[in-house]
Amino acid sequence: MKKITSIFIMITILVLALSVSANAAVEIKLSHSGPTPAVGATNDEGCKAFKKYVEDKSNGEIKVKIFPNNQLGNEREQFEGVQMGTIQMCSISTGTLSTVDKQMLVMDIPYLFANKKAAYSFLDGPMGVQIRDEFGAKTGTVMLAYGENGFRHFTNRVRPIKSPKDIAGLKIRVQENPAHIAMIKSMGATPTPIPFGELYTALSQGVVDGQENPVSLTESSRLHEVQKYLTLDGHFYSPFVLIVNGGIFKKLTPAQQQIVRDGAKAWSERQRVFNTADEKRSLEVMAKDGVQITELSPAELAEFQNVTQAGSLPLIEKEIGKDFLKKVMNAASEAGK
Ligand code: EAX
Repeated sequence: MKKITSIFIMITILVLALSVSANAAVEIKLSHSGPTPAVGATNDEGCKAFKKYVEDKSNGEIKVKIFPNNQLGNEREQFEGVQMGTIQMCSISTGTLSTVDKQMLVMDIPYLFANKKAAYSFLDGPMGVQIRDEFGAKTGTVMLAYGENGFRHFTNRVRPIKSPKDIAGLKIRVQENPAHIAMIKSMGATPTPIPFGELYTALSQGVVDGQENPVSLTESSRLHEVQKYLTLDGHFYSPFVLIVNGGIFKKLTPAQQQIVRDGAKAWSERQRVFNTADEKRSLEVMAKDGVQITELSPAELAEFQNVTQAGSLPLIEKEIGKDFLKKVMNAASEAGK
């Protein structure tokens, strides 16, 4: 009789322990690289949408704490933290990821997307899904979705830029990305990789003359305070990506995994809608603050496309292969139709 009682007690304890562990809150540290000004914080807006979605839908089983503004390191360090599991998730641009998976260089093909419709259709379509799934398999993470940093444009403090020739001789800050470096070099300028968190200081001290980023991020990071000229050349479309540690994701229940996946969709949608609206505001603020904004004619844009692709496609082709590059460019062109 005594034996039955002790077995019964052990089973009860085990069931209780399992039920407690299954319901124990999942604590997610979500790190991102964006600023948090009163207005214009695209990356943070997406992360707040993710937090709200998963905390509401999981009835508090999943708790998200956001660490903005590179608090947990630069983008590369944030990703490494997610790989190790010291950070559960990060929301960063793809710019530094080609050093861990060269296939991410797809995102650094100049003028790959004719417009946002093409970008969204490609990234959310079969090729975009394949690229992020293969990234996850290679790195032990899950790349859940593509959000929006936006089309990237050149700014500088020296002169108006109407042609790639005007960039020659300038020191241009770039992300730690071989294709960006090759592209800037091909225009006769000096590429200088600097983490985003150090960019404002580097520009204000004249360590570099210029940089390239989407207009919303340029304004919300106040970079235009130390840059006189902006050229709307849109040489890359830069997505943010939401990445979770693979082991942590696997430990979630199927229902929790679905909530996280759906939360990533909310993150993506919020960034795309917010950023598109914020671009208009950002341009107005920068113009009012004295930035000289140059819009390019179709012929001038065509020159930028020719020069930037000539400067970076050979390296990208060497890294991802001629056939895959061709497949990607054809799919991106189709996506824009
Ligand atoms: O958070 O480093 C950059 O220029 C990126 O646009 C930045 O990661 C955005």
